[in-house]
Amino acid sequence: MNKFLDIALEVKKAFLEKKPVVALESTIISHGMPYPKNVQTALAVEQTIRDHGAVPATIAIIGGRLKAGLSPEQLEYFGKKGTVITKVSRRDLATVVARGEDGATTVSATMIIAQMAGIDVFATGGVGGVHRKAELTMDISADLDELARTQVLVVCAGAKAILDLPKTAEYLETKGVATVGYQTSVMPAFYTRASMVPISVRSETAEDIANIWSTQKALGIGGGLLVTNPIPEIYSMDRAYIESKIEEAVNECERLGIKGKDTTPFLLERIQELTGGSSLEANIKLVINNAILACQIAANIKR
Ligand code: PSU
Ligand code: MN
Repeated sequence: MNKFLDIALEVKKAFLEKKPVVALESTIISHGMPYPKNVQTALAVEQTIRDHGAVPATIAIIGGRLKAGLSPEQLEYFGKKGTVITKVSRRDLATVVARGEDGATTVSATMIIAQMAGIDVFATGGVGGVHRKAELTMDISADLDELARTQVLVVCAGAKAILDLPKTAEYLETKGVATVGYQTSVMPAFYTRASMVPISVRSETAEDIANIWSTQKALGIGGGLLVTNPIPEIYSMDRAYIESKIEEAVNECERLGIKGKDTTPFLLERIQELTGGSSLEANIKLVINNAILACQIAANIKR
């Protein structure tokens, strides 16, 4: 095992008992939602995973140690500290570990640590992607290249429309990342169930997705798999309404000159404010929905 990694007891036990394990990220807690909803959500998602016969492993960095599996006290710590904690993607991983610091892991860093720990399936809300106006800013999330190189299956609700969805799909195609739509033929757009962007594979069942995943691994071609799961109909938001709020937040971000890794947390927070918290409720529901699908896929992967 990697000398920097600590696997929680509950997760170790799951490996021994051959129970499915689902990884979760920590940036969504400290940079994606406000306190205390972030902690309540993290705990609820973990409980949902246990209720569906799997074991959760929330991934983060504490005092330079890579953690697969956090205690409720540690979840509270990440939620309360919020954006004071360093947001860590692949780029930042070695520095934070070398200096013995804390880090909240994005999709990219979570995938790296999940793979080290031997966890195949990872559930989150939305992945990073190609930002709007990327042809000028070159802002493309490290999540996309991670999906191309690290062998972990990521379940998400598509990508937020803070991103350029057609460019995100093109980038994934170039990088050889298959995007599976669970019971959909188009990329889900996070707050809404559909976009105009076609995905590469449509799948009707968790069993089929697990089979594609096992085959990809057996082929030895490497890389991850992006599974996109539309937000349940009852929680999905009005497209025109959310689009106008996103537009407002994106314009404000540009006006304020916010760049780099601050962009996504800024947009997430502004959209929550502009919608009076209704986008946050949708966000929480879709994460839970993704955790359930992740459990079903993980249960179907032959170990
Ligand atoms: N999208 C969301 N919620 C999130 C994130 C993205 O809807 O919390 C977080 C995830 O941790 C993701 C990261 O990996 O933002 C991407 O950041 P960036 O765009 O800086 O690569
Ligand atoms: Mn970026």
